[in-house]
Amino acid sequence: MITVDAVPYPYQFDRHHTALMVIDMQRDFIEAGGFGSMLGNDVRPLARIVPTVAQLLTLARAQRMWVVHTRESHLPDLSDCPPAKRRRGNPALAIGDAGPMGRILVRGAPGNQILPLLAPLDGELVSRHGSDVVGCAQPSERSARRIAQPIPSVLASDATPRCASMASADRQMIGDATLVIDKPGKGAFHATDLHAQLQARGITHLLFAGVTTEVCVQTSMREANDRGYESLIVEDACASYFRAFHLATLAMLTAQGGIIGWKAPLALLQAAFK
Ligand code: C5J
Repeated sequence: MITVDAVPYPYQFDRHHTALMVIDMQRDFIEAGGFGSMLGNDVRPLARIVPTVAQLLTLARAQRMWVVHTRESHLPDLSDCPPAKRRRGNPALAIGDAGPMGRILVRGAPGNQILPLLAPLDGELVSRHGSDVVGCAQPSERSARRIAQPIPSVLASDATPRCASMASADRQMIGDATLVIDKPGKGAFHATDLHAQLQARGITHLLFAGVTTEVCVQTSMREANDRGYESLIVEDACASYFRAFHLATLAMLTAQGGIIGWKAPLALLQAAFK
């Protein structure tokens, strides 16, 4: 059991039953010149957490914890985007429109991809929402960086064909794998198979990171709470375009004895493993 000196009281978890949730670390939200910045947001607070999220990923990989990346994304025909969602925001730059990095929040667009520094590594298992197909990261999602680390033998050579035909029993044998969930909502559980995927792997505890703190991270953590997960938000691995919203979210999630969950900075999580 790992114990983190968290707020509002120590958070305990078993790393074999814990997954790291990296929410929407996508180019369009974080990179200068992307959708977020085109809307007039200062993306620097989001860009600033990238090294911290990278360290968190390194920790999760070293501890052989499951990692779930999410992407806020819609099908090209927008059939999974409620008109009300599309109407919100800037009418001149709506979901599905041509944006600075391809169609906004549409699967496959360059801006919809996870930042290369944080993307799943070669050999990490990737499963997509809405598909039973299990495969390996697409070239566009592959990290420019390569980290030498042990790869499960079932994935060690010529991984793509093996992954593609992998039975669910095999998937559960792999301890350091990664899921990528394409989600049409703000919450990671809405209209995805995330809950089933986590349950199949015996996950009971979730560590949250990503953007933005008050929208997709908070919504996902609240959804997780309603489904019975014990969640901790890694406070310096999350960010908002609005500092006040970031701080308010951290306060409200952990108020009233941890009504939704716990919070701690990365340093305290790292210390807990020592
Ligand atoms: C937003 C997100 N803010 N990932 N998306 O629209 O938080």
